Amino acid sequence: MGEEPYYGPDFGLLRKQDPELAQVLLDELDRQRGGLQLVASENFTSPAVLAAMGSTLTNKYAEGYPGRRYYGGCEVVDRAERLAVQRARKLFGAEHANVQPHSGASANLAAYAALLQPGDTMLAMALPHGGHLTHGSKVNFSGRWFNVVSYGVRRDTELIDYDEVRDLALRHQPKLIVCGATAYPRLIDFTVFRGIADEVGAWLLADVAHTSGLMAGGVIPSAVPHADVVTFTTHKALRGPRGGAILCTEELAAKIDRAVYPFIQGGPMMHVVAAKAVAFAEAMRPEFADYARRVIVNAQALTEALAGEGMRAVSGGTDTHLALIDLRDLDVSGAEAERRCAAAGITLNRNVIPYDPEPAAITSGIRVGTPCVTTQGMGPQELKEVGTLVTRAVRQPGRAREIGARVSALLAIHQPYLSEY
Ligand code: DSN
Repeated sequence: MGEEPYYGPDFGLLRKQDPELAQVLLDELDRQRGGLQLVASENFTSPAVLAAMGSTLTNKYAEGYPGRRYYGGCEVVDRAERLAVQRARKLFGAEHANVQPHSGASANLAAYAALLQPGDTMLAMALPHGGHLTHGSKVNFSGRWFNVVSYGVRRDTELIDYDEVRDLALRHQPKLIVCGATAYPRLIDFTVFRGIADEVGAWLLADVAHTSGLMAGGVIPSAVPHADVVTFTTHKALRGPRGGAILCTEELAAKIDRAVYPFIQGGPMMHVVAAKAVAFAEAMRPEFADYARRVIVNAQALTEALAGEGMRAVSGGTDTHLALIDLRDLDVSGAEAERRCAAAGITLNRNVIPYDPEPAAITSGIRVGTPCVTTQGMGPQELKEVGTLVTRAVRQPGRAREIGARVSALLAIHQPYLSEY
């Protein structure tokens, strides 16, 4: 790639033809490269993944599955989807993979459609305790179409209360139990969930959107041997394109495939399917396992640095790529902390903490994650510094410029989309 940043395929042409839109792309590249990206669900995908996404495969309609499409001319894109499916199965050791879901929410919608009827009971983690919108929030289809019983974390340990999960399962006899979270820093014990699901005769779905990259790298236990269905996104720690995917047992393969297409989606996005294939191959390389390991080491270094400066980590630390920070002792809301960090060139998101007295628009916490900074080549030493910068940005808003200068100095050495990253 030389020393030039990677702007995407044929960027020169776009710049000539549509300078106004090209400027948006350049500004976003500048934004991504010009600040510290600590949103736990984001990453810098590889140039090879970007190239596959920006390809002529976007032109092709391919409703159906390889070898059984409802359009002519699918023989070439069939090869892309077969590769993506084979690679996903190999990467995660799964019996079956569906790589067509457009997103994690679509993957969950399809999985529920395959396993439930409207009105059925499911047990899932409450959004305010770290779950996801599609795990039964009242403002989401899941909360409106199913009878959702929610579990959470204990007030004292801030860890999933497996006794509560079992009690609720015994009492409500759900048809489906969902485990997985978007703001839970600890490992989830899939064997315990499997045991509870077996005890009440429920399906077990693991939504590992946040941790699929860590599972692919083999650095945390996989949900695949335990869950009937595993849903995930491809763009977080996994470092692939925007999108979703589903893994399942052979027994459920036909049901899952029919639920994705034709039940909830029409034509798959073949350029994105191709990019998923690229990302799965990248994740099989030994370097990716090392990357996944460093993501966790970095998250722990960042969490320790923050804790050392009085920023308490929910549950006392992290086993994964993210930490949830309780700001109540600092008397700063999550929304205000997000604004103060932004002013210093640090991008992160406000997040409710368990038993948060504040609403979701304000919150008492922030969520930080290390997939991006690890892709940029930062290590524990840099993350210690990042912890100091985040703390100062939150505590001393008047020093945003000075902190921003230190952020820039750090990024001058660790920029994404340069020749090495
Ligand atoms: N929006 C994602 C996240 O940030 O965790 C989950 O869908």
